[in-house]
Amino acid sequence: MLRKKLAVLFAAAMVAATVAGCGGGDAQTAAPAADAAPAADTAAPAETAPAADAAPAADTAAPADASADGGLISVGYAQVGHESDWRTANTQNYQNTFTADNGYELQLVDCDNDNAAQLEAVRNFIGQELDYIVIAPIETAGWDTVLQEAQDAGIPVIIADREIDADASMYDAWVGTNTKNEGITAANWLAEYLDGKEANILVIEGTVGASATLGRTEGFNEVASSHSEWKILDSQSGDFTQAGGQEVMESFIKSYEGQFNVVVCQNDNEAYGAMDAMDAAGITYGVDGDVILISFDATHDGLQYTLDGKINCNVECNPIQADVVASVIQAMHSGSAYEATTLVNDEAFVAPGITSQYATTMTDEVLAGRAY
Ligand code: GYE
Repeated sequence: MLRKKLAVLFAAAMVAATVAGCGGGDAQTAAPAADAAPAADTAAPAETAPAADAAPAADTAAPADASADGGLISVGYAQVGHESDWRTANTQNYQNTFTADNGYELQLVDCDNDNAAQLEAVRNFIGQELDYIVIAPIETAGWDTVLQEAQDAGIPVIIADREIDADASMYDAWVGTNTKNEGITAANWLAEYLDGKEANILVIEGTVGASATLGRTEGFNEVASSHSEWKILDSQSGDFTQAGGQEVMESFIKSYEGQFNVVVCQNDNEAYGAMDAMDAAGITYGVDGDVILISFDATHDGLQYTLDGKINCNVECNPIQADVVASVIQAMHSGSAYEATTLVNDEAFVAPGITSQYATTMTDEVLAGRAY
């Protein structure tokens, strides 16, 4: 709480300075640390990720001891929802990391994929004057007003998992994965696997307006556009859910039966739904089937299907991000430099019998190492 009190005092001083006509720049603006270079072992940040070139946040330059007054650091996490196994793993990861034993009091709100509920959750965190706010944004758009409110209240905001449209000066740090790269990897693998053969592709996209959807679509399409032998027959949202994946696949089968040989599902749960729909229609898929099945996330069950040869290629998206977010918060809390942008690394996996320069061939050992 000491840090918060100082922040409020500092903000009051800035208002006084402004009223007195002394200027003083925008020291109240919580911005990424100047010397916080992006993680060295990661790929180029996605386009909308914040840059690491701004000044240190005024309200995070506080005394070092996180629990100097014996209190816990309060953190609000506005979570997307519970739409997928990836999301469940991400939620558990936060719950296991931001514990009282580790010095935190976590308020996690499941926003059930509802933008209005997510904005309300963030406003509620601001109203409670929590120490830090973490947002996994459902959509990229619509964040400016509430981020301004958080800044005005002097509460640092970390955007996690997905990206937003807002200027990087509107929040303090970003932690997540490069979903455009994931789309590129999937398409590069497909090109390698097909080796010049025709592809008639159906895409089951994720949630409309989510950066994970936009990134995977953009990356895949970028590579697809250089393959004149590929045709994307259709692309519809399955909302990152199993039910959504099944529903979209059922309607695709009605419209395109016999015309497609590739199905791209933008997460594992959609792939499970698509498999159910193809099973019901007697359509075979995977390494021994008629349809090449590509998925994203590489959760435990998704990798089991990959090991079984039902999913040909599964591009990883790592949901274990809470430890990185916690270390950013610790650095902010002690007034140290912190990473303004941290990319969590991903790889890709292919079914046994496939070798690829873009992906690791699945084995029992790889699956055994996948806890979520
Ligand atoms: O791929 C999907 C989840 O934002 C990267 O959201 C995340 C995506 C993930 O629902 O399964």
